[in-house]
Amino acid sequence: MNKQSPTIIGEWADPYLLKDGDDYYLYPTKDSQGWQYEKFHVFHSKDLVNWDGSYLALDLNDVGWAKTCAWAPGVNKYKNKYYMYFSAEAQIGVAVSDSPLGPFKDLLGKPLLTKNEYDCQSIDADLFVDEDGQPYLLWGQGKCWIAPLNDDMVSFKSKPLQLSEQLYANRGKDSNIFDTSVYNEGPHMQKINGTYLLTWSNYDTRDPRYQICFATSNHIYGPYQMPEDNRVTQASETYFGTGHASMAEYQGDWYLCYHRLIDPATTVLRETCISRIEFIENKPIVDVDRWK
Ligand code: FUB
Repeated sequence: MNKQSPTIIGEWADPYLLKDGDDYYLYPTKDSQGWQYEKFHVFHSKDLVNWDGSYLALDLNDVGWAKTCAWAPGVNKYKNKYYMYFSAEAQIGVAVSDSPLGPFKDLLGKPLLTKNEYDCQSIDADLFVDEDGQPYLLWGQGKCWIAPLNDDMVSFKSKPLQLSEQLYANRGKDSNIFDTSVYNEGPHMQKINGTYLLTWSNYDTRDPRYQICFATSNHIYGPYQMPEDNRVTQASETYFGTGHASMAEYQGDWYLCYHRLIDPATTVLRETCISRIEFIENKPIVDVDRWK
């Protein structure tokens, strides 16, 4: 078997993969014991294999309202600027840059989403820009929220809608082993061939069973459908705790960028990988042992 090495060397988690023209940018969390780290970094690649960086994207020392727990950024391009929605001390902020490599600058001087606002942990932001140009913010641990953003990128056009409620409601009554494939954290939205594909992670990131699940819809607000087995990744004999993913297209194929536990027997630290997504009967499936 073709065991795969991590995509970038070191302890990096929550990878957010952005395709911008022919270039790819990777925005991870720098993993550390206790997750107390204060900077966001970015890597760059042309082929998803060879990466340069890391480059400093944002330093919480330049942000007035949080000093630590720099987690899980979500970055996308909107009207020729790059917006980073980042978690810091369990609140979500917005930073902007003219370049995907940064430096990003805090836009609001305060969090966009405060601690436990909307009855969930305010972490794990995802910025999705639809084909019609409308940007949406998704976020949350414990609950998944979505809201359309105004042009200023720091206010909502309408009230946030809770997507995770639908995901729970849609579980079949007879679900058994996959009951736990409902939402925990790390939402990510893509539109592929006209279908909205929502992915997230279940369990806890320190749990070797942590894995990526999916649901699809013809409308951004749902209803979202999922098959009985809606796992995109699952632990292999070698790799565990594969979660917190994002996706990008490369040469006609889609790739999933996610983290895995380095060694669940000894540590909860994580490393970043990329694997090709196979669409089997419209289900996105990833073999975590392989890159292609
Ligand atoms: O890296 C810190 C947290 O762990 C993230 O915000 C969660 O998604 C989980 O991966």
